[in-house]
Amino acid sequence: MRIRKYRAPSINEAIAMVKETLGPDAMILSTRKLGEEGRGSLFEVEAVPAGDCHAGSDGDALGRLRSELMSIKQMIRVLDHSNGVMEELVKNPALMQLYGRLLKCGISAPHVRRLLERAGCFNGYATQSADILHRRVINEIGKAIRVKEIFEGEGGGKVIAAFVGTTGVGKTTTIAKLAALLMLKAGKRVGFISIDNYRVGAMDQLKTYASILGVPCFPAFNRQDLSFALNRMERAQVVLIDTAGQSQYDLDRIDQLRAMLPSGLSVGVHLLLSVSTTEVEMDNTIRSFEPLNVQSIIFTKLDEAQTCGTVLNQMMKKDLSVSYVTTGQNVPEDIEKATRRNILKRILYHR
Ligand SMILES: Nc1nc2c(ncn2[C@@H]2O[C@H](COP(=O)(O)OP(=O)(O)O)[C@@H](O)[C@H]2O)c(=O)[nH]1
Ligand SMILES: [Mg+2]
Repeated sequence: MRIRKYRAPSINEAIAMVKETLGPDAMILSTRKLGEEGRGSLFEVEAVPAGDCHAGSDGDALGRLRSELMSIKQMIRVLDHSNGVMEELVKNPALMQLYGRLLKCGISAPHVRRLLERAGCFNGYATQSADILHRRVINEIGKAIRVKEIFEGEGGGKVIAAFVGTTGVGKTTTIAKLAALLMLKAGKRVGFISIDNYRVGAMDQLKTYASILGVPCFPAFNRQDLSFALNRMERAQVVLIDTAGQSQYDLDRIDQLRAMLPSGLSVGVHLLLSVSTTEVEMDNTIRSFEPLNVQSIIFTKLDEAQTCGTVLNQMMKKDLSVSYVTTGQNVPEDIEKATRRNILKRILYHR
């Protein structure tokens, strides 16, 4: 393996030199600051031509080395998102690489930084090995993940759960998946209520699932209907309420929904967010649905997303817990109950 060294007054310039002479597929081996030289600072980047990284096996050492290499693309991503921490990152190639990997998972730069800070990577651990850094950061990610069990009624009482979110996010499908899970795995008696009364035929989809599963299903157009329906489903241990898909911008409708949900009865409200929407859209949706006193988040359409880092971003931004994630259109298979472990796996190793 031919290692080349490039020196320049900034990392960006040194990387540009690598790209220019070795091409865009070259791999970065290490970056470091050579201290202040003369008037300014000097950085050194070690790189290897792309072909050399795949050369015959030199045993474990090369294997390990190869796993520590960073592509130019990865490096440029780090450069673009490393305001203020580059000084720290250049002290340790393993830290630099970890930073790049976390960004690649879709975790936003401020959160990556916060995780590394919490894990002590910027103070005193600068020389730690990749293994130790990884372990410490994974531990911090684990701490940031909050999960919630939403069907354990207090004292085994009836659980009423309403599912809210924008149109098409997957509410009705998710309710069908949950009903099947609850019936088949937990042996619970389930009932459906639909307050999706804005669109003609909106209830048909829920009714179809209800008849397949053999569960009662009632529509509700106002609060009275809702209490009536709840009374008729006295025997149900879990009542799942489907709601009209609100636009996150239609605050009036969200308010109408809030007025309909009985305050006396304890109805748990769960907000669905599609992982394939932008972070800004998610922020807006969460803010709009806040008046409903949301108890948990269900992230949907993980199968459509390249990364799931946004799940962690949301949890680090807001005091939210995840109850379930959905991973496809198949009813009832494509749903997972959130555990710290599977959420962590989704965040770090989704693809
Ligand atoms: N790829 C994918 N599609 C999903 C998922 N959940 C729901 N969908 C699809 O999204 C569309 C809208 O779902 P629906 O339950 O009607 O959304 P609602 O308007 O919120 O009730 C349907 O085509 C579903 O099959 C998921 O986890 N992954
Ligand atoms: Mg629906």
